[in-house]
Amino acid sequence: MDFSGLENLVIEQDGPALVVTVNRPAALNALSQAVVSEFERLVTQLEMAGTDAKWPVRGVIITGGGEKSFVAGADIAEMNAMSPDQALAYGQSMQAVTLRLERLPLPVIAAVNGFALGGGCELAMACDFIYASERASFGQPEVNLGLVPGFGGSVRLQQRVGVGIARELIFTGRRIKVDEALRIGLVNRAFGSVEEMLDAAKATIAEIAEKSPTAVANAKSAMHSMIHLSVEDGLAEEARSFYQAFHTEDSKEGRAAFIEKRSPQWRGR
Ligand code: CO8
Repeated sequence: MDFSGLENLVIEQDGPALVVTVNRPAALNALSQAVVSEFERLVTQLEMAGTDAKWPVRGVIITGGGEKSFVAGADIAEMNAMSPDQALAYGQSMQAVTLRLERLPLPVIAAVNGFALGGGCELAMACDFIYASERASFGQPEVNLGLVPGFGGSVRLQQRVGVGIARELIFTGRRIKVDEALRIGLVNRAFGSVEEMLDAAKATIAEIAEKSPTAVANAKSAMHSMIHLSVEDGLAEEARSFYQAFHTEDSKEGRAAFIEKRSPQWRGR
C-alpha cells in the first residue's frame, strides 16, 4: 500500500487494524478540500487492496487527532470563499468518499474522540458503526450557518436513528452528548477514555479478522445494498448474497471445519 505524501491523514497499521487519524487539530480536523482529496487517495488504496489475502489489514478505524475533536465538519472558512458551484463540487466529492467507504470490502469503525459535527457526524455515519469516548459529541449544526447537511447526513441520520429524531436534530442543529447518542442508537458503544475506545475498536477488528474475509465482505455488501429495499426485495437480495457466499471456498471450509470439529483455515476466496 502506498500512503506516502498524505499530510492530513496519519495512517498506522496495528495488527489487522488500519488506524486513520484525521490530523488538522488546529482546525478541529475540519474536512478541507485537501483532506477530502487525501480521503479519495486512501479509499483508492483500500479498494485496490480489498480482501487481498497477502495484505494483513482486515478493518479500518477512523479517528481524530488532538484532544478535542473527531471532525468538526466541512471547512467553513474554505467554504466561505467558494461559489455555489464550487461548494456543490466540494460536497459531491466528499459524498463520493462516503459511498466508497460504505462499499469497501473491509469493515470501517468510526472511533469518535470529540466533536463529530456536520461533515464529521456524516463521516462517522458512513462508517459501518460508531464507538465513542466520553468526550464525544454529535450534531448536524448546518442550520446555524443557514445551510443543510451536504455529506449524506440527511439520508444517513434518518436511517440510523429514525425520521423523527433525525429531523429534530437537523432542524435544531442541537449537539448531543454520548449518553443520548447511545440511547438513540447512533453509537454502538461508549468508553471512559480514548485509549479504551481505540483498544476496543482494534479488538473488534481482531475478532472480525478471525472470520472469513469473503464472508465479512459479502455480509457488508449485502447489508448496504438492501438497506433501501422493501422486505421482499431485501429477502431476494439476501438469498442472492447467500447463494454467492455458499459457493466460496471459505464457506466450504467453514462447514467442513465445523463437521470435522477443527478450526477453519480461511483462504479469502
Ligand atoms: N471549519 C473550519 N475551521 C473550524 C471549524 C470548521 N468546521 N470548526 C472549528 N474550526 C476552527 C476554529 O475556527 C478555530 O480556529 P482559530 O483558532 O484559528 O480561530 C479552531 O478550529 C478552534 O475552534 P474554536 O475556537 O471554535 O473551538 P471551541 O472549542 O470554542 O468550539 C466548536 C468548538 C463548537 C466545534 C466550534 O468550533 C464550532 O462550532 N465549529 C463549527 C462546527 C460546525 O458548524 N460544523 C458544521 C460545518 S458545515 C458542514 O459540515 C456541512 C458539510 C456539507 C458541506 C457540503 C458543501 C456543499
